[in-house]
Amino acid sequence: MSDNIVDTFYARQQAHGAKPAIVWNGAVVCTFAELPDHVGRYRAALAQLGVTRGERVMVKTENSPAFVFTYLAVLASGAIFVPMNAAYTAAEVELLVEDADPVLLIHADKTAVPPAGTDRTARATLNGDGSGSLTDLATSLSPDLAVEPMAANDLAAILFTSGTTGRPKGAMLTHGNLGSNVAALFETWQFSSDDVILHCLPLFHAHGLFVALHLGLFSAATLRMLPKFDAAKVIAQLGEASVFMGVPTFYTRLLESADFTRDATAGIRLFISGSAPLLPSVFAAFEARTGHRILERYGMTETVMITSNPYAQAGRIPGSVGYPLPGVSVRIVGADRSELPAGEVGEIEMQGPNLCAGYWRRAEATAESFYPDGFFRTGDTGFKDETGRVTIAGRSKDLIISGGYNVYPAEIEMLLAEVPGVQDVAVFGVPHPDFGEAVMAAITTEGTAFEMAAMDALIAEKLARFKQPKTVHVLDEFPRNAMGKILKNVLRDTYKGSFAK
Ligand code: MCA
Ligand code: AMP
Repeated sequence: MSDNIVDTFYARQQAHGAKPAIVWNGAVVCTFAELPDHVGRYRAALAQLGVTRGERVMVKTENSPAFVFTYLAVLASGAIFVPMNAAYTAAEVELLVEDADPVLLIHADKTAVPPAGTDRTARATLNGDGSGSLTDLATSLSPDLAVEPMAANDLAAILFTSGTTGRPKGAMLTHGNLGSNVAALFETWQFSSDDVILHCLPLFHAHGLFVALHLGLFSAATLRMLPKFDAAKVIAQLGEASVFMGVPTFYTRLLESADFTRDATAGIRLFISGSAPLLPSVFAAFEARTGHRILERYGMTETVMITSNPYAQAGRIPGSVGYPLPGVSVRIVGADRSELPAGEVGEIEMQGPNLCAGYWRRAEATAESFYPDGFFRTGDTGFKDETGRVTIAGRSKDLIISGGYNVYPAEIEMLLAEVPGVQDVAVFGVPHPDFGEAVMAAITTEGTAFEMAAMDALIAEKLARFKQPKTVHVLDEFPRNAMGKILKNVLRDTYKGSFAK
């Protein structure tokens, strides 16, 4: 058996063939014994479309069982899976296609993508209901059950995250990264084949793909999947599941429903939260309502999961992200990179078998964050206590996390600065009761050319809705420091009550 993670999944599922692997909207799609057949048909279709070992396959579509089959088929082919947010505009997709240079782009029929024929990339369609040219081709072919042998350091996926410059960077994740991380989570969170995971996270991000989906496939635990998060549908299915994981917005939305009760959650052994800070007030309200203490963990696209609170209920402490996972090291360092004593806030660095192989075709960006000694700069700040427990204090990178989606101010600032008449721009996050943080913009103008309608039109054309500023404030002047730098903390403070309940 090679280090291809698909081989690992299949080997671990072998003794559980009769068990449902995927349940979609309440109906069984396939058992673990049937899964390789589905994957094999998509693998045969990919081969016909020119996909070979080492090539990139980009995917822009909503969750569906076919998404899962396609993902596993890409990995089984030895190719590299490159997902993207289904909400991206054509302009956002174009940038990523240019960078990843894929042999195939799989997208929904009615979604924004650049016109075909401008690059070497073939196209196939796959919709949220599983229909499309890819599925048509897959169902017409016999399954190709072979799994390409891969080494631990061969690439499995590239996931784009942005950076301080606003240009997306593709984190290169290897089969070894993914295999080591899911094994560590399996152990830490005490998974077994008796589990049923209620999965409603988007599959195009690390949380939904490498945490929720992988844990099901690795544990031979049934994945009860929903197309997306919907509080009423989640509550209706909680009785059929044993584990639920989500971003903090999922938990605040569940708590808003009167149907979310102690009884409704009685069969769940573990609620997990991550991707953004879980407010201690939400942790407390959740415990008061259900009796469950949410287990918070911390991760990044580049590293998958880094730390987790302990499994034991009493060990799950609000506001803390817990201890490094088995095999992972975390250091808190000062400006000179020397390790700080317990209690002192510094930059969080990590090292481990889960750390990705760098940024795709971006040697400079890789050198900035990946140190020769093996440690990686997370761009988060925090401290450890005497026992090594980690608490996140903030971020040294300029990043807004809205509903678990990352929004990079630099990307939006560059776009807004293109609007005629705009002089200066600042994009920043303010507290939001549903999304945790909301995107806000402030501008100053010069001359008479500025028109808000032109700005609105550009935003609508170029930015996915979750990145769009909820408000653009037009200021007479910006608060600045002595060096002339815009003081975003002052802006955050000025507008912090904008969404107060
Ligand atoms: C949707 N909208 C948003 C967001 N999502 N606006 C800001 N932030 C968002 N996250 C927009 C919609 O386009 C819509 O705009 C309006 O907000 C309300 O839509 P609504 O129907 O309420 O939204 P939704 O479709 O229910 O989506 C909310 C959501 C979703 C379910 C919370 O954002 C979600 O699934 N988030 C999970 C993200 C995630 O998985 N992150 C993991 C990243 P309009 O009304 O104007 O049309 S991986 C990661 O971070 C690392 C590895 C880690 O540690 O996990
Ligand atoms: P991404 O680029 O989507 O992988 O986002 C990773 C970032 O999300 C991290 O660097 C943190 O800033 C943030 N993050 C993830 N989990 C948590 C958490 N439990 N608490 C606070 N921030 C988190």
